[in-house]
Amino acid sequence: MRSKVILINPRFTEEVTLFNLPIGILHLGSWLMKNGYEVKVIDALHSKNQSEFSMKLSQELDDAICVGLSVISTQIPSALMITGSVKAVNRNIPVIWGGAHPTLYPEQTAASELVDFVVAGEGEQPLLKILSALGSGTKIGKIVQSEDSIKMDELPWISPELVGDISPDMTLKKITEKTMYGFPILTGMGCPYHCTFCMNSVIDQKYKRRSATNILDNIQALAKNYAIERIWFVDENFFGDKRRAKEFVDGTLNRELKFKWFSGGRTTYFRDNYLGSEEFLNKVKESGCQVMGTGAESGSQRILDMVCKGTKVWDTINMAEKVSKSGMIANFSFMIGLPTETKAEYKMTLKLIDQIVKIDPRFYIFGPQIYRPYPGSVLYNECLKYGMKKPETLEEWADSPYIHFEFSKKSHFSKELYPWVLYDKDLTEIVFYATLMGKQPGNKIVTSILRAIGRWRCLNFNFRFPIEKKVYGLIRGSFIEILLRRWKFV
Ligand code: B12
Ligand code: SF4
Repeated sequence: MRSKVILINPRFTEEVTLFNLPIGILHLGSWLMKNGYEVKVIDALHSKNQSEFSMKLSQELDDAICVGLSVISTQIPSALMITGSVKAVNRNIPVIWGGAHPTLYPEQTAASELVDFVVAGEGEQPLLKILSALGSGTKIGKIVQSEDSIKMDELPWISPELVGDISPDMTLKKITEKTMYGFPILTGMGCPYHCTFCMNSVIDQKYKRRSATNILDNIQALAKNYAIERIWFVDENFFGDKRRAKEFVDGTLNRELKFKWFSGGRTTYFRDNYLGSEEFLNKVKESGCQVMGTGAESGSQRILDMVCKGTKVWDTINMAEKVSKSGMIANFSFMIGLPTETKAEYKMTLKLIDQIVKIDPRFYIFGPQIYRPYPGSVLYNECLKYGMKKPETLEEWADSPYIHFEFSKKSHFSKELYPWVLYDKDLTEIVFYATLMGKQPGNKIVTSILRAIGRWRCLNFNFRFPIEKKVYGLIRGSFIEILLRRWKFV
């Protein structure tokens, strides 16, 4: 009999109405299956309530050899609760934590008595190492650091069988239709750039990617066997390899593959020698690309230079113009509240957002999110100088305001928590109203009113009496919100 591993995606702090698939554990699960293990994936986000989740878990626990949890910081409260429940049923069953939070804080995570193993970085090889140690009874350290990065073409694609586990009453096609951007496909990890705020440069993630042929073969199979028509390239920098991008686009056209796709890349790629070439961009569109996302980060050139982004403010405007002309949609994400950032620089970002949506009102704006420093980065050390104090244990993280959305019912922002922020007045309000300036999915009348309000407030830098934000906070995660925001890009 094959040994069974349970992989779990915990809940997020705020109820989310976005329908998504737990990409990390679906990849790991597919990898374990390839290596001869039986895998059960349980997504707490896809369970109707706590009791349904607990039932699923207890049904599977009996014959499992271990339980793995994928944890980003906002999932810590739920991850702790799940780990506690597993241990309450069988205190001898090993629990492994992996994902972004344990990767950023391996020692702190390992200090918890509830957690038996911590995987830092890519999980494939470390997980096999742990499973083999469990099988043979060999002792290994509590923290297992990823060392050998496996070539992407050698990794299996997400197994449709595992996706079926998540929502057994839906076909893969139906699940994909419900997702925000389409069926998730990871064609690469990391990125060749080193922006100092980004997790990739903090953990020194090696840039690796699948070949165009490998990607096209998978899409062809998904289309043929499961009628998948929308694909979301999860990569942080899908266009990072120019040659591969060209091979992929040509391959899609030559094979006459018909699917819509969503992806992202840097604003500098829209200069004339790459995506900025009208001929190539039209080809990209012809191959099915509908949405291009990017991290524009700031309207201040000084801030872009400070975080080593390697882009110009002009690149953002150029990208907006080029994408608009091509007829595709773009989304731009921003950051705010970085060390040394001034009120005048906030205004530059808000002005840039206004310029973007004037170029094309169909464009989406994400954030600006408040900057959150990751340990080990240059900016993190800068924040420490201002007196930043980070939670010291998993329990402290679970209680900490850092893990909450900027838009949640209660404002979690305070000068004490973000001592490096120079201009802290109205910060969460700025974040809220700036997002409203872009296109919002959902009811057209409601969103256009909110948009006009957002624009007026941001351009006048007037965030007094933020009634709209308060109301939004109250309905967030509710049924009304689901009705108002049917999240789908295209
Ligand atoms: C795609 C993505 C999303 C997607 C989908 C996430 C999903 N459902 O899986 C969406 C857009 C929904 C999203 C949302 C958010 N995200 Co996000 N997201 C990403 C992104 C770009 C890629 C993640 C990914 O799928 N990678 C591919 C898979 C294969 O990698 P992986 O998950 O890391 O898994 C590998 C290892 O970590 C490890 N591993 C993972 N789990 C486990 C479990 C075990 C047991 C083991 C052994 C190993 C292991 O093995 C895996 C394979 O090698 C990352 C950036 C990054 N560099 O990771 C951010 C990232 C994970 N997101 C982040 C954040 C903050 C968020 C949001 C909170 C943002 C926000 N404020 O709204 C939300 C929260 C989610 C929500 N409430 O809906 C942060 C997390 C930081 C942190 N401190 O934890 C990251 C790192 C981005 C960043 N640089 O800040 N996100
Ligand atoms: S270009 Fe994007 S993914 Fe690459 S290091 Fe910078 S922020 Fe991170």
